[in-house]
Amino acid sequence: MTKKERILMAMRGETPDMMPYTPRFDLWYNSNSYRGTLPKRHQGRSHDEIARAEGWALHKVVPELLEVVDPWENLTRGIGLYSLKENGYKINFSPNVHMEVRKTCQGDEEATLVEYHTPKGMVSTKEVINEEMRKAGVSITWVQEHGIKRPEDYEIWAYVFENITVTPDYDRYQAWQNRIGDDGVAVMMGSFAASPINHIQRDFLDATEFFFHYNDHAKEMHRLAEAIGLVYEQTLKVVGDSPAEVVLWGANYDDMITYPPYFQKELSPWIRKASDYLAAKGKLLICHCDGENQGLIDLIADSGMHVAEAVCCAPMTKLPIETYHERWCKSGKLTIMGGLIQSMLSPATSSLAELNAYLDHFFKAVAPGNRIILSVADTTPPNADFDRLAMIAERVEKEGRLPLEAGAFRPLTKTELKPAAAQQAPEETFQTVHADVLAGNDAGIKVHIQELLDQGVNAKEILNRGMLSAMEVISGRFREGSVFIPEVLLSARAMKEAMVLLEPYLAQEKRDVSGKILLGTVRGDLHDIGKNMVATMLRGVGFEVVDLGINITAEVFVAEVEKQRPDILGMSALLTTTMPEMKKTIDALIARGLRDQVKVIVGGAPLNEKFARDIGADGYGSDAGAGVDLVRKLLTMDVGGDTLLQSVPTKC
Ligand code: B1M
Repeated sequence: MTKKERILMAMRGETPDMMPYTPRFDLWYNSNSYRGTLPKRHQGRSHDEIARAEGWALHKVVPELLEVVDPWENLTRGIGLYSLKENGYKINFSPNVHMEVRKTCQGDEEATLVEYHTPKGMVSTKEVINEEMRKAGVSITWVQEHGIKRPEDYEIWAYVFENITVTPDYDRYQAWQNRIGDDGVAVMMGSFAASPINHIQRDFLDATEFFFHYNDHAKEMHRLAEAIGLVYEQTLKVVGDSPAEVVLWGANYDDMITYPPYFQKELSPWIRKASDYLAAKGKLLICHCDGENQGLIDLIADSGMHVAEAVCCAPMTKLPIETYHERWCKSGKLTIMGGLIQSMLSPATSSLAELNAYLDHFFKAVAPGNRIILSVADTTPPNADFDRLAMIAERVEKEGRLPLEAGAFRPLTKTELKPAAAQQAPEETFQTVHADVLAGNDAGIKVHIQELLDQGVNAKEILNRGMLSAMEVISGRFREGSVFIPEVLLSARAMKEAMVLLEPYLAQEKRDVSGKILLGTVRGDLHDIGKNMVATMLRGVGFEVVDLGINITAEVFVAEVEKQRPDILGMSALLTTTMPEMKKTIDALIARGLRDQVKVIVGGAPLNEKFARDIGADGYGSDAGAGVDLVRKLLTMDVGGDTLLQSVPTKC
């Protein structure tokens, strides 16, 4: 049986002879070949040559964006449209849409500004990439200026999309499919987004702004979604008629950013539509499900997708592999590709013994082993011990014959639910503003606050008993999972609007909590959704926030601390490989003699309290609400880091 046949059988829910093993290591390869640090035996080899030399199946699910031959081809990346060998289709713009491109270089940063001139007006995007990002193996440029800057832009983009035609481009795809041959499945790229609204979310707006627009400009957004839908319909038809066996349709779902009710309303219908259409054409639909899936597990099972790829399980995320296996594979609903979490591949994050224990558990938990394709979720990190991939291959060879024997495995410890934050019942006077914050009513709150101020109610009381108490309720609900990110952001925005009115009164009364917070995502890390949420919530409760952005070096953090003199420096990191940057920054603060002048807090999904304590931070925030609590506590209490680290709730 060839590697390709094995993978396809597992994807279809049939039982191949062996569990397929398709380690994804593009990030590791890109980074190590760029830095000249490939292992000796693989020097001079391409990514695929290495996989073949090791005897592994090729992982060909997510497009290889670094392998784009002509960089001018993907100028439309800023609006989520690609021209890749994986596509099998071409995007053709109307002659009425004239594109103007400017490429600039500043230091080691290359920027591409693309303007789209249309009869309805001009819209633009700007993307960047720099040396640090290349060293980290990053394969996708960073969109610095999104396509939608004002509500009027929706109509212009709708014109652009309404006039796009999608035509087949099978030759280039087929040449790639032939190169892969029997060593893997050449997954055709349908779309990175699952649906038109998800497309707008991913590509047209910053993540936080998206939620505001989704609430405030629903009509305009749905107008653009309709136009994007026309492109999706055409794409589906072209990929449906293509020579591909499997099509990628959607990526990066996460129960915070594509939270359950939103997933159900905006993503599921399109996944269902695409999977039904493709199934009728004898094809399978695969989604890149690398996020936190706890809240989405059943929605994904029932969405119609056939394969969930890059499935990242506990201990890196909340759900253990046995839960995935039970709900997705045993129920016959879909196949898992993934399961091998990347934290098990680096000596920095786990020992060999831990990796072996993880695999012992894995093989037992997924027995009898059909509907499982063992693969790295999401990809092998640059600092991985490459030999571990080979060691896993040996274990699959020895133990991966199907059906696997189910042992009496010990399920991983269940995560414990955290109690909700205590609700503080507001007095009647504050009911209106309290309700406004809860509902995110940014217009109403100003009227109600003015009424209270006119009645002579004390501004600090309004803030504390009306507004902050409501924010606390929202934070508690967010933690327990009964409200989602948009509600939190809308409440934070209502707080911010209200603060404008309260600020002059609070200044007279000399507020006891105020402060300046400097925030940034560390060097090599582009994830900013969580950091932006923290910034929005801090601003919402009245703190001054200076957001330095993403990819911030220790030197820049230190220089900005020196210049801006913040009370607190907050750093965010989402990659295990970029977490050490936090310690570097703290060490640099010490070296510069600034450490005792600023408190340092850290946050981001892979962090925990212990890590924060070990690097010498003053606190760790498990989510945006905890981040705000932490800042408040640090500014009002004179406590040591340890005490504080224990007092702030942690992620489950
Ligand atoms: Co990436 N990514 N990603 N990604 N991505 C993760 C983080 C990953 C866990 C996916 C996986 O493997 N399953 C994995 C990291 C593994 C690891 O090292 N631990 C990963 C990877 C590998 C990558 C790339 C390397 C992929 C590639 O190129 N092959 C690449 C890296 C680029 C780079 O940074 N150099 C990459 C790229 C991307 C996208 C661009 C596609 C996109 C980012 C878009 C953006 O940020 N603008 C993306 C996304 C969306 C994710 C997932 C799916 C979701 C992250 C997110 O936004 N969550 C993520 C999966 C996951 O986390 N399980 C994943 C929602 C957000 C609200 O939560 O950021 O945790 P979070 O923030 C929370 C708290 O942590 C806390 O409050 C927030 C709100 O509650 N918090 C703080 C955060 N910062 C804080 C600071 C504080 C206090 C609290 O005080 C200062």
